[in-house]
Amino acid sequence: MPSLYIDGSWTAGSGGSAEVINPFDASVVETVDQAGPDDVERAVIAARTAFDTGPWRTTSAPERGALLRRVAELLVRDKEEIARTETLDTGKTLVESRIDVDDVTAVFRYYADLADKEAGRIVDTGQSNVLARVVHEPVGVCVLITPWNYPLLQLSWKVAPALAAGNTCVIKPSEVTPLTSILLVKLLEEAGVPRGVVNIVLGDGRSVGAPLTEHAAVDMVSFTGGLATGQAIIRASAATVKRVAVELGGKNPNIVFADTDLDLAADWALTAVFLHAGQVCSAGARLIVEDALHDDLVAEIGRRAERIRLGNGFDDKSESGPLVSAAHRAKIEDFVASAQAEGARLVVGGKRPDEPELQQGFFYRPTVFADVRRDMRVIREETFGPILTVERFSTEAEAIELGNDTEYGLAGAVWTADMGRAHRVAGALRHGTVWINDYHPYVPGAEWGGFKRSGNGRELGPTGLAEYQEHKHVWHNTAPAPARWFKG
Ligand code: TXE
Repeated sequence: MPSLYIDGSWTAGSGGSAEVINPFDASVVETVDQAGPDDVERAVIAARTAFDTGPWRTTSAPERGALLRRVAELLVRDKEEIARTETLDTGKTLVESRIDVDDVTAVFRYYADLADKEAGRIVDTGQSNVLARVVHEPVGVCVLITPWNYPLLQLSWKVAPALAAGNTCVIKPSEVTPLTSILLVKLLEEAGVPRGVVNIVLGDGRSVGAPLTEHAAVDMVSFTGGLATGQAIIRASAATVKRVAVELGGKNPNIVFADTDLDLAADWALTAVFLHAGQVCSAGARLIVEDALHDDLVAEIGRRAERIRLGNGFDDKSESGPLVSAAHRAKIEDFVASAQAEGARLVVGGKRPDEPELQQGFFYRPTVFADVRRDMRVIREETFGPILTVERFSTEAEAIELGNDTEYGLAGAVWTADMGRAHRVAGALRHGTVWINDYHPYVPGAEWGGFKRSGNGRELGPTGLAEYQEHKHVWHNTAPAPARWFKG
């Protein structure tokens, strides 16, 4: 079956084909079609036409919500197939993929419910003859560009609110992991999305992503991915002054005070960073530990990290899968080499696994560095892999200072039994999400996004819907009279 969906039809496109690789063993999962320049153009024009002349934008908000609810039902029906495809595509464990599909379903349900709850408001002008309303309208044609770590989840955070608000879209998934995005578009089609409202084009960033971000007929770009790509997209969109929403990763502090139970701290330090092999924008990659607990915690983490079972995502015994690609593993190896060259102490890992059955895939052992300095590259840059660095502090002020000493600002956590301190630190951290005595959880109703170079705008929550809306002021003078400003 052709892999591109443009103007209500599945089509092969003119850009040739590309292999989708299983990170577990480097085998070919599927060969998918690639978009050529003419396909990109057709997809944008289809979305433009559907927005300007189609029924979607004027479909009532409750009807749009009903369609999203149908998508949620279809996700429940196809959960297992979608989860298995996500594991083949990304290498993550099937347990994680199933959680992803549940989360995606919850996001569609959330925006289905919110679709008709955010219609706008009446403004009190102080003038009895004036009715002033602020109404919410869709932005227009939205380009949704997604990464490879949570392909389906990241897409749902964009496409569900975009559709709830009445926009049309062109989806450009990561070339590394396009399969579940194709499945989701099939479900949107089955749920009854009108022709041209949702389009998907496949291909790499240079030949397919960039032209979309430059196109004059596109009103908005929502992007999740790397910092350098986000900066390029912001530059590309400047010429046509598009709305741009970007989420660009993080370098997230996980701050542990010494009054935290050792077992709890070690358990969550590992979960914070090594989930999905560290390929998580909010991964707790910087563990920042109070002096009195530091040495014991480093020893305990090293002991436990050594025992993390890597393997096939379809094997129940696997606790973590591989990295997404050979190129990404090479990047991680480069980070490890630079940390060692700069004098960090390798506690554990720092190598590929020895098991013969893992040699074909892109595996890398969970790695922990202690005795790091904050000017090291491994501390400053997002590694996006299974690398944990451990820093130490002696005062609350120092913990906050370290936690904020990054150009990113996506997420962080604080662990302590002292609730006053927990909330002081949470208040002082310049990050978009702060967990207290927890790590990773999110809900569709709470906003997600970055301070500083982690991005702008917010996904999820009511703000995640507002991102895809124009707020228009309609002023109605019910008793007009001449102004007589000019005496004429
Ligand atoms: O991402 P890219 P890459 C970080 C992480 C990772 C680094 C690079 O640190 O190591 O980024 O990963 C599309 N115009 N994150 O290179 O390139 C591309 O095709 C338009 C953090 O894989 O940012 C894909 O669909 N689009 C992160 C998407 O951008 C372009 C998740 C993301 O790819 C484009 C992933 C261009 N010029 C990586 N160039 C997070 N925030 O969670 C590429 N793309």
